[in-house]
Amino acid sequence: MMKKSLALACALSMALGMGTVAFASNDDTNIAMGKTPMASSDKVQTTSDGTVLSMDKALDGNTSTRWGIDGVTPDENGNFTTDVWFGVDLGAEGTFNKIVILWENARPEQSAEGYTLQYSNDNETWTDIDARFEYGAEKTNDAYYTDTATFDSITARYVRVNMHKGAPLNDEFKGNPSIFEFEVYGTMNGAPATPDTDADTMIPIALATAALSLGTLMFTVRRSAREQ
Ligand SMILES: [Ca+2]
Repeated sequence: MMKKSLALACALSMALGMGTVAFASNDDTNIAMGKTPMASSDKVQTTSDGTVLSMDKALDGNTSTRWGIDGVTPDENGNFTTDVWFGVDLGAEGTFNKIVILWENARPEQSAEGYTLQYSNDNETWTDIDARFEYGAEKTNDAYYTDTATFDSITARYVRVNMHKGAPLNDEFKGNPSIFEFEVYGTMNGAPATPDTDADTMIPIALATAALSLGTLMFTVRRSAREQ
């Protein structure tokens, strides 16, 4: 009896082990999309056609919709006189190494003085990200600038862009920064990411293998029991 129980446990472990599903990691996933937006102020602009530039529109994956803060006033040198930041609560820790921001014309200066990227694990203490920037030129067809920042992998729940100085090229756009998309690229920790195509095909194969192993095991145990 003891011998049969031990054999069953071993075989079950083997069967379950073979049924483990492998999820591929994907660092090209925008883990900010659809997550909870955060900003220094919930005051937002409304365009002349009545469109409300709410915070969620910078995390909706749509490059035609945007967030636009209201009530931001730069001084004569373009420095913002109040805290101006936009960020995302990922809902859990993520590990990421790239941030892409699609700015509208109203944006901070594209420089270290213009804005800083930051992360936090408690939404209170923020740490600057030591990033390498590629500042994008204006896209004339839909008027956004794509800035790309890459850096060594960081694990955190909260990520934001802290803005200091308005656009220097045109005073008209110095105030009230606006973002089409705030993208954070990496993987979420603790929960499996959405399986890619290869993982989708692996699942039934792995489970079928496990089922076959379990079937063989049951047959062996029953036969063994009858023979004793
Ligand atoms: Ca958008």
